[in-house]
Amino acid sequence: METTYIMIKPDGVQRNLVAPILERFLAKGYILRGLKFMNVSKSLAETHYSDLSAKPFFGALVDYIISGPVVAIALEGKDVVAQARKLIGATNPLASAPGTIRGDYSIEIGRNVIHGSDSVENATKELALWFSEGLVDNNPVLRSQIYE
Ligand code: RTP
Repeated sequence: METTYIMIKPDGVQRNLVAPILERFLAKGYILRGLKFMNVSKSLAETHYSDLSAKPFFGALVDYIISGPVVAIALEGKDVVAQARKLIGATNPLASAPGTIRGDYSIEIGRNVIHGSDSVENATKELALWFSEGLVDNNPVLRSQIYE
């Protein structure tokens, strides 16, 4: 079983998309292991996106992520890292398919409402960064209705 890091970015929060976005992941069957509504410090945003620090849009990206509160989410499930990326859709909303979160809820790459870890290795790093206090045990009986 894997766990991934999902973040509803400030635009998603301000546009009241927290509930519809969460609904998609939870209705699919992924299990909540962490959920926090929080402001993001500049240093946390810079660390999270450190791989992109040389990109020309890095400053604007950090300003965007710290522009308002985010919802930090840890989700557990079979193959959840790759599957969540599919549900989220392509980075640029102009390329993301209808039916995906970005395809349905956003227009511009610089306001693409949500983040999802792009590999199991990065998910582990991001979960340690955003949920340094650890994840919550969550073992609902209903799991037997999700997996065979
Ligand atoms: P994320 O990390 O947010 O889930 O996005 P991603 O893996 O799909 O895409 P990545 O290439 O890692 O880019 C991270 C975020 O940077 C912003 N971005 N802006 N202006 C631009 O050309 C540009 N390119 C990327 C987006 O917010 C993207 O999600």
